[in-house]
Amino acid sequence: MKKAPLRFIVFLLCSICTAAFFEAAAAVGERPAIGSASGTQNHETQAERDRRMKWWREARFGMFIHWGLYAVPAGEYNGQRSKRIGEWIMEWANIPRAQYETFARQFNPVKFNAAEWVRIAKGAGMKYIVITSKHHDGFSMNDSGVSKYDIVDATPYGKDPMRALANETRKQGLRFCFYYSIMDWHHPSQYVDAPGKDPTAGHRQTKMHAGSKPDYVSYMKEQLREFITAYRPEVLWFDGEWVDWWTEEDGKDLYQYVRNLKPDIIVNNRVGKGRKGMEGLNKDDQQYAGDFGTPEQRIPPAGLPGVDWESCMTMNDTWGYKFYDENWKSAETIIRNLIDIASKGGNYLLNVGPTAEGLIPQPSTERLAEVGRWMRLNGEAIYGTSAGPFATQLSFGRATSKPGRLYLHVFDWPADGRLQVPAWRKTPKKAYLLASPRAPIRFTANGEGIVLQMPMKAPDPIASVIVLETAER
Ligand code: H79
Repeated sequence: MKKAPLRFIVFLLCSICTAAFFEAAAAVGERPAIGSASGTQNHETQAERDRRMKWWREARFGMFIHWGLYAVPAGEYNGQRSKRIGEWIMEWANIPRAQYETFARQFNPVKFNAAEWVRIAKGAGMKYIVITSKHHDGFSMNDSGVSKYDIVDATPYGKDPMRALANETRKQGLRFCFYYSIMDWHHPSQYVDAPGKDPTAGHRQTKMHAGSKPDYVSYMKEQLREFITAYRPEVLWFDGEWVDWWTEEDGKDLYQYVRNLKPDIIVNNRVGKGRKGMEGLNKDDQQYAGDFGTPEQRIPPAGLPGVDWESCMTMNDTWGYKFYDENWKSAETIIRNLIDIASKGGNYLLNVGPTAEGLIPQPSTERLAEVGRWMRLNGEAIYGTSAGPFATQLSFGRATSKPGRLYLHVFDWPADGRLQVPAWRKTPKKAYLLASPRAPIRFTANGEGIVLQMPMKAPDPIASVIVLETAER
């Protein structure tokens, strides 16, 4: 009751003077309760929601791990390869359930080392890990009481790697989170209805047998209850929600269910039907279930004030391991993507696809080590920042902000050392390179904003960060 007037004022401010409010909100690190993948749910106040989302908003950078039975064929089945993503091999190679199940007997990740995986993530500057507990293929990567189709019961490995990973993740100070697919190509409730397709293979239009949905929803809820109580994941990252038998009501019910099991859990928007395809942000015709938007393999063209979102992306062209996919992004692209996303107020969930032996591929670890080198020097300009204040994208790079600070991430260093920065709401008091805080950079005001007189050579060819100290408000 007491909070209602406050929310009303926020709403009024949002609708009357949106732009000014966003700027003020960004400057003090707040987010108004509007926008598609945002808004209060579960009867919590905006302040309660802000508290729940706090660590996630500050983290900015996480590791996605796609690991499951699909790592065994590793993108090739009976000599057939594909340009398509590795974890979808059951669909694109038309593999019947009984055949796909045999991969379990070959899944023995003896080289899996939880401490090493977390060290790789932490070394890159990542603050959380989201791992596939169950992907579309229906195979559980932890011991499930309601299914024998899991790593403990169906593989020669016979151990639960999620337990070790959850423990290590926490021990090294990161947050442990689970991915879970609603669509399930293995569960008997579902089948494929497509010409030429084995009805027990995978398909993006996976159907539900008439009358089977209640059973399947109970199965999902029981698995999720096990996962949540045993591992206490801090985010639930749903996927596979686009099937025609899953409704927004189902999504709202499932959202409520997992929040009741762990009230501070954070849930993505794929729990319900809100998302606009791969763009990932919500439609705005109604309030949808979920706490954040999920652009997939893309970065929104502009920041989205008041909306929590996370871009998930691969480092090559697959999520699950494919031994012949060598189309790796450069460390420069990855670092600039991280900056681009932070400059628009989002999180970056960067994927690795470990092998069936349990190793993160070396091209991934090499790139993550380079990201880590950049983050150790420049992390201050990423963690806990909000979007930059500029309405149009800077020609030379990107900007992030914190109370009292604006960070310029310079991608294209000016040949003459003069960097023109457009005017924004504040006047800087002091400028210096984040890497050398004791060497001030001189600047003068001109008609367009300020001009910084920089060293002639870029200190970092990927992105050099300049700090502009301003008044806090
Ligand atoms: O787990 C990884 C992929 O296996 C999974 N999501 C990432 C994180 C993924 N599932 N599907 N896809 C990627 C591509 C499928 C897109 C489509 Fe649709 C599904 C096209 C039509 C149905 C969803 C609904 C996207 C557009 C409309």
